[in-house]
Amino acid sequence: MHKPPEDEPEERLSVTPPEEWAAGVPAVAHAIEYSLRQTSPRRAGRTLLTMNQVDGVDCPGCAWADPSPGHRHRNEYCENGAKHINDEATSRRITADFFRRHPVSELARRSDLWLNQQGRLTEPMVKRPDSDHYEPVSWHEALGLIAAELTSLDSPDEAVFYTSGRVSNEAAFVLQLFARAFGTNNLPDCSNMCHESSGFALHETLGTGKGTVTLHDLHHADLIFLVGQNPGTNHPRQLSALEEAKRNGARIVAVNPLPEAGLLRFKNPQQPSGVLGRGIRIADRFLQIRTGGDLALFQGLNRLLVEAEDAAPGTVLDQDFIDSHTSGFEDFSRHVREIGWDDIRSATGLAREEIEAVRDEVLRSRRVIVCWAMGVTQHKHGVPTIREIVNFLLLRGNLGRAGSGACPVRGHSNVQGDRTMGIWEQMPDAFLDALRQEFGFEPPRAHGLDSVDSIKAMRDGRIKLFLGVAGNFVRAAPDTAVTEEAMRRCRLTAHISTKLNRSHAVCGRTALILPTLGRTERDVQSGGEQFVTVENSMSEVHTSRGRLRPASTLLLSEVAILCRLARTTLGDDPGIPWQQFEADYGTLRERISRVVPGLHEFNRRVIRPGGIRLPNPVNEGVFRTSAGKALFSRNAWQMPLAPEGHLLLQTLRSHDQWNTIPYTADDRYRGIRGSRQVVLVNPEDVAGLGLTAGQRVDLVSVWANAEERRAADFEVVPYPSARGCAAAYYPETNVLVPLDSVAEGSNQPTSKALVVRLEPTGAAADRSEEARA
Ligand SMILES: Nc1nc2c(c(=O)[nH]1)N[C@H]1C(S)=C(S)[C@@H](COP(=O)(O)OP(=O)(O)OC[C@H]3O[C@@H](n4cnc5c(=O)[nH]c(N)nc54)[C@H](O)[C@@H]3O)O[C@H]1N2
Ligand SMILES: Nc1nc2c(c(=O)[nH]1)N[C@H]1C(S)=C(S)[C@@H](COP(=O)(O)OP(=O)(O)OC[C@H]3O[C@@H](n4cnc5c(=O)[nH]c(N)nc54)[C@H](O)[C@@H]3O)O[C@H]1N2
Ligand code: SF4
Ligand SMILES: [Mo]
Repeated sequence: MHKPPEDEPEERLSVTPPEEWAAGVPAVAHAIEYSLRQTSPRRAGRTLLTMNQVDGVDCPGCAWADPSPGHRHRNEYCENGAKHINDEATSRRITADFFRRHPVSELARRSDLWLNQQGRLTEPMVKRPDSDHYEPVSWHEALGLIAAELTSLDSPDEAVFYTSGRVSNEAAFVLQLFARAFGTNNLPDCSNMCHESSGFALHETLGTGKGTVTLHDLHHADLIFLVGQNPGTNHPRQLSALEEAKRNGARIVAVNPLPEAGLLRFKNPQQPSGVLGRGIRIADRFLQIRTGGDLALFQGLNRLLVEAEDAAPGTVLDQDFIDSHTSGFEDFSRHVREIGWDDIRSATGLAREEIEAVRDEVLRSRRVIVCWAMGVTQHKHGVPTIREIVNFLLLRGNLGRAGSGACPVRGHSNVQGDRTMGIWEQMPDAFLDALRQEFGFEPPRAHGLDSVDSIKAMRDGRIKLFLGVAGNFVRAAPDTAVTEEAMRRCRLTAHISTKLNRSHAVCGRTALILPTLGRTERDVQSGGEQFVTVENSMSEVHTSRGRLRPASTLLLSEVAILCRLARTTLGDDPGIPWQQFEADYGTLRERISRVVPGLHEFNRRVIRPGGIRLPNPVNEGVFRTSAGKALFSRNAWQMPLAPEGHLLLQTLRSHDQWNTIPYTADDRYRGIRGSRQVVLVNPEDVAGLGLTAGQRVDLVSVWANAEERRAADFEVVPYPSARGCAAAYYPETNVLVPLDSVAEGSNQPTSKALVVRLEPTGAAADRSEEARA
């Protein structure tokens, strides 16, 4: 990106030692401070009081589950949830006048932070082909423009329909129904960049793409692994669940290249002792692993368990479970015995004794849960790593049993629900058959495009139209320069959004902004006031009802926009009553209940306190794999390698951002304030590379065929990361992620392992100057 215009404040970095604990009084104070900068105390208070309560609004933050209805606090949210919700409930507004003052070319030079801070979008806008300005447009004309473009395509497969996990089940279902009735499975979503590796590996080995645990399981586990996730920032109420587990005697092992505050200690702001006291220690053991070392770690652990069984037959492995519920054990155990300790050591950076100590923890524990997130999935070998975690759980029968299981911790509040509703470019035939049966059309069967393949298709001119529902595709996607160019090649791009972001500024020849109601707002349709539903990380489907007055009278709900667009494009269809769906979402849920297994009597059951828990077959001992059993797998040892003079760079979230949107330039727990243009490097690596603290460097990512990508002008911050492993913030560093660098199997971008070199800023220019001289 270019340098932002001058009226944006200059960044000035200040660094203090990282915090050793998460939450407590400062968390409460920060949440209130951010909320009051966005909106009035009354509006902020109204949203917070109903947040995550029965019949209230679901937090638009992460997908962490709520405690059962009788066990909720009056304030059942975290610091970050409060910030996310008030970022939406902000009193700031963007009107037509704003777009008169700011041409699109200027908006494209603005920072993500500035764009978001301008407030809520309030009326539909269009940028016409030869204009540099968005101008107001009626809903009728806006939807007509998209429909005309859609119907003029040579094939329905020349359009893509992107969604992010921020949308409701109802909107997600309508979107996929529209896309398929139109004739394409091109339904890329944020999950393609998030937990795709989890879904893929779990499907392969267990026959389900979802996690198997509930909050109750977590509360009653003996041993919990937190692998590649930063709960203090990204799933803060997970810390409350871990606190309860610890009170019940659980032990916790954290695996991370960074000593994250939330992994160390936690002060629960909802408990008096948490506000005042020293808090509770979360991790009993912290394994400071090298980036990308988790496959080798679990292989080492599995090898130790298999050998422990050899030494004391019949005492270590759950042979009954293995015999009756799994397949492939012999092959797996032969393979895992051959994994060498030197390889494990080089991949993990951990001493064998550290892994043996974890084995002993495992041997003392009857019930074990493994939680993981982006530190595991966003790797070339994300899929085999998760398969190896499954091997680990299978060995001692830790699947389908209370207090144990697999817990992929989901990101967006309804990302899991989107999948349940059919947002996937490769939905199985059973789902498509059900759609045909219910709506009387033949859905396309060929797999569609996911996020990475959509970018390639746009780049190559095979996609002409991009519709985004929530999200910020150009910032979320890898290889920023390529993605932006691809987006600009589209004939038409349109975004259904609550707030302004870069995807509105880096757009197609014709571009549309379709402003929508947020989850916090009242949604009144001709059939009366509506609620929507969402599914959390633990497969619980429940209602969400907004209470605030909408940001503008011109807003439409996501369901309304999509139903009108479908009708404008496809015409009236007796099989799909779009108008009725828009008027009364209950009629839509009625149809969903006949398409999606587990949601029978959707309308009646979802309004009960706590909602519906979708069954996970694994917990009934059913494995829908090819063999009808859980599959052990053999996974070749692998690790990402950085050549001499290079580092492995992970791209991650600060404490003060929601995905592509920074709220401020601060990252409080890591002690970084005032700037996000930083790279965190182990102090010995700083010295070893001949760099100094505070030095300005370009991050240069190196990739096959000597192609280089550059993110310019970052400050070096010595930070206690694992040796050889650096970290910098997403989305500023997405420019470094090669489009072709994806996880095997899941096609997910490898945002956690980029090979980079740090080059003093200006050095490249100096060199070419010299060459010219
Ligand atoms: N406040 C806030 N909350 C959020 C989000 C947000 O942006 N802001 N985003 C939401 C979304 S969509 C998602 S997907 C989740 C993401 O939740 P996380 O997965 O926690 O998010 P990241 O910041 O990407 O952090 C990844 C963590 O993995 C560690 N890590 C990196 N590489 C490795 C590795 O190779 N091995 C191991 N063991 N650890 C590694 C990093 O040090 C970091 O602690 O959060 C959700 N919640
Ligand atoms: N390098 C790197 N890249 C990554 C990641 C990483 O760790 N590193 N993480 C990946 C992950 S896990 C994810 S999930 C993606 C996130 O990718 P996205 O989900 O695409 O991005 P968000 O930043 O969540 O989208 C924010 C925008 O959503 C819109 N929005 C918010 N609420 C609503 C709503 O209620 N309705 C509608 N219609 N719009 C709304 C607003 O306009 C806002 O600007 O990024 C991925 N990209
Ligand atoms: S933990 Fe997640 S869902 Fe819960 S309040 Fe915080 S951000 Fe919202
Ligand atoms: Mo995510």
